[in-house]
Amino acid sequence: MPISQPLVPKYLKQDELTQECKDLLSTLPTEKGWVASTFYKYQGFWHPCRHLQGILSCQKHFQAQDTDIILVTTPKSGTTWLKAILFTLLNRTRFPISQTNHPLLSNNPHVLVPFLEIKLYLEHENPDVSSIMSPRLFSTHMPNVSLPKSVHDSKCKLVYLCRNPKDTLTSLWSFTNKLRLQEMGTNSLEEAFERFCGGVSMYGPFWDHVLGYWEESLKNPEKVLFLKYEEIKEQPKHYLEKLACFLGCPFSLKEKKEGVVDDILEICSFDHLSKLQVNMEGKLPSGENCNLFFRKGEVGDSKNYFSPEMEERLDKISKEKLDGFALSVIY
Ligand code: PAP
Repeated sequence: MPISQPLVPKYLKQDELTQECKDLLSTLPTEKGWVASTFYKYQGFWHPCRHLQGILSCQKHFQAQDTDIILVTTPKSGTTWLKAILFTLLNRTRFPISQTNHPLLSNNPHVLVPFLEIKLYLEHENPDVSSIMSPRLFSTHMPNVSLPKSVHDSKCKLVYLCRNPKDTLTSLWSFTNKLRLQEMGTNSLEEAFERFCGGVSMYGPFWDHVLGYWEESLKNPEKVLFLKYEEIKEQPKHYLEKLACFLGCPFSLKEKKEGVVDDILEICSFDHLSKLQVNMEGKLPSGENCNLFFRKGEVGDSKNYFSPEMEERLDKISKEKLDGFALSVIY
């Protein structure tokens, strides 16, 4: 009988790298990875080699259009939530929220809003994205410094979502442990914490990522909208209206009276999305279970895992790194 090979999920596959990527990898600093074995430092940020392949292809081939909208996050900052909101907001005429077959009811938000470097430009070196209906909606975790040149050169808009690093790390630690193959064991919280503090996490250093987009949003507020997970949680209607204005599709008085703003927030809420069959039982084409993207969706969950000393240490790093730029990410 043939010996069965362990099934390696797509996100852990290290083959199919282009020669250009392999050549580059051999020149880059390395560290131990969180899920895949190795991280490589490229343009100041840490990536597994698969992500790097996607970044290189995207940098080489992606042609931004003026009408494009790109959601940018560090992993675990609320990407899934904002993908759902952006899709529903921008398509509210084409897909009215009351529609019983609204795409959000049967598709995970990651399927509706594809990642550039870890989906489109990873699966194909130069995918045909030119025929996607405008406005095209994409997402990325790429740091500002790594965005394809055409993103800076065009008038496309970027929506950056930031989450406090304590909850981001808690979410990242929990998520990456669930992605690791059983034989790899789990990353301890202490190890994940030390590495995150030292900047060695997926798309880290976390603070450099946030700062890159914060500064860009100050320089170019028409292009980059900087949002915080905690603020949206606190005042969801206010920020949804702000987002709609930024994207040039403000809510009309009639829509406001009819409760469209509340309806979008409700259909995209954690409670609603996490209980849909597709999100409870479905899998992404890349192999991850959709339910991994819905854990608790709360502010302050880090307190249930970190000691007060750990919380203080992360807050101290955030202050040191960001206070000088008039940015606070402490919640
Ligand atoms: P990604 O960057 O890998 O795509 P992302 O969606 O940012 O992941 O992270 C998931 C986090 O968003 C989870 O946080 P937690 O681990 O602290 O619970 C998840 O629960 C949260 N999340 C998902 N959907 C929503 C939602 N509708 N509202 C608020 N938070 C949400």
